[in-house]
Amino acid sequence: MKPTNNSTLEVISPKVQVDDEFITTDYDYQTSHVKRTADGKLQVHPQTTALKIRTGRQVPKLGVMLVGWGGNNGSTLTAALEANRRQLKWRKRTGIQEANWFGSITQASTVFIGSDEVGGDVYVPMKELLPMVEPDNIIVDGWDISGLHLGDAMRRAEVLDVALQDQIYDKLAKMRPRASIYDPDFIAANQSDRADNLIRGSRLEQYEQIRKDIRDFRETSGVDSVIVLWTANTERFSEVQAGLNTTSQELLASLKANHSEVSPSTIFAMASIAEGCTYINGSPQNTFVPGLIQLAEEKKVFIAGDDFKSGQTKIKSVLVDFLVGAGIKPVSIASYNHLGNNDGKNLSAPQQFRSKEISKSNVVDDMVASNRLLYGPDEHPDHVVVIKYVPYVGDSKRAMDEYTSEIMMGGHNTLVIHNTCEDSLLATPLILDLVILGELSTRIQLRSAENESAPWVPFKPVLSLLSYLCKAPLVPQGSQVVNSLFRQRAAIENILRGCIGLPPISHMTLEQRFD
Ligand code: NAI
Ligand code: DG6
Repeated sequence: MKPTNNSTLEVISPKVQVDDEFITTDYDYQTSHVKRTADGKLQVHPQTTALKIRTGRQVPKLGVMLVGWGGNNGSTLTAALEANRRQLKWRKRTGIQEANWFGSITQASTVFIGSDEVGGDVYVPMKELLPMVEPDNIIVDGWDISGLHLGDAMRRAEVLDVALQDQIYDKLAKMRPRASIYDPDFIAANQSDRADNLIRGSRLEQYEQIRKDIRDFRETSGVDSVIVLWTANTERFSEVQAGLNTTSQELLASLKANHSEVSPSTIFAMASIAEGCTYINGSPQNTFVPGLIQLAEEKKVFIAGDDFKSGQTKIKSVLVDFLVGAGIKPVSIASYNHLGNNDGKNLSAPQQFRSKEISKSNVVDDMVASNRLLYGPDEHPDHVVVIKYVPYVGDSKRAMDEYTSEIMMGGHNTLVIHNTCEDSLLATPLILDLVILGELSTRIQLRSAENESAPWVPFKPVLSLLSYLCKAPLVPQGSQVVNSLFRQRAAIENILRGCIGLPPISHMTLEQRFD
């Protein structure tokens, strides 16, 4: 079985069947169930469940609607799609640069497949594991409170080399964001000067307009499937209150009553769910109030978020994992960063900064909780997050982190990291991965292999598989939040491998360690 038409990979296994519609595998899913006994012991019960996993082979024509299309991330994604589609090259001081998707796990990373006859590691591109949407075929649309067309939005962002901008300006100049919902109570007051492209009316009327926009895009572009992704300004948190938004009914009633605590992002998410479109939140605010989550569950539509995990936090979720896993005890983490783009400007307001601070602060909890030899039950490292707006540095964000850890015999180990990079060039490939993996997730289902009449079930509506790409992963109720980047990536790799009948990567390599 070749998972994709252009894949170099062929899986030879009686447990994998392929027809026009599906790749179906018989899969032995192995877990360990732990019971705590009354005398404080842990009883571990290894379990094997016989499953069937199937993946739809027909890749839809995907449309992506960005909220905040004219921002740095939105315009950079649009430009990168165009540049890669046309395989553009441009001259830099250092030579010729070609368009690429560096930073995207689906497009630029590989997955370990197995060992060859001489024990060598063999890898294939992640995108060859299963049929996935090709970036070249994605059609973008979206909304922005700023009416600038995408050519000028790209120039305003000051992210891409001018020699590249000049090649795509005319094409992008034909794209104009749809009018959007502006509520100055939710984003910083310093954003008001760009708010010139607005949907007027009550919240219910705004919601209806967004639904109409999604339908219009679907019809006029001919896409089969639409994903809506928020890459607009960070909003303040909205209040969560009984009677307001703790159930789907309350939230719908609050929308109809034009309640001031129903945020623009929650209206977008409600409209998206009503249109059956996956909704992804790339910013930290609590768009997904309890009533919204219930709405997604009732309508069986995917939601995922929150907040792209692009740089400083990604390193944190690797470094703390390494330290705690090595038996070293991080005791203080001071994360400082400054940037000068519009995101930084918006985050210079206290309430919007607070949203980001919350999302950047809880990212080591699971790793700390994993090692009770190092930490007491309520013990955590000191963790401080600072963000400052320095207009001159533009999109070039500078992040400085100091990690102090206790080592043996009361010694200390201090690590200092200084990271400088264009923020939007780290975030944009994540948007691509979020929509590609989000779409793929709609085509994966499983059922018991022991009961032929058992129904096929999809992922739960809260799509935690995308946690790798999110700073504050939203997970289904009762599920564990995983921040460790290694664990998040392993989940993606092993689920994709499972879909084509390959076992999880164990790295045991017994064949190489025993005669
Ligand atoms: P940006 O400020 O350049 O773009 C945001 C865009 O959203 C602006 O064009 C603005 O006019 C528009 N906007 C604001 N409210 C809107 C609304 N209600 N409807 C439609 N459009 C609206 O910001 P950037 O750098 O593109 O970042 C976008 C979001 O992604 C921010 O919330 C940021 O915190 C988040 N983020 C960015 C990361 C990065 O590395 N660039 C990483 C993690 C999260
Ligand atoms: C400053 O922290 C601005 C933010 O929007 C970040 O650039 C963004 O959230 C990325 O954060 P991180 O921690 O993943 O680099």
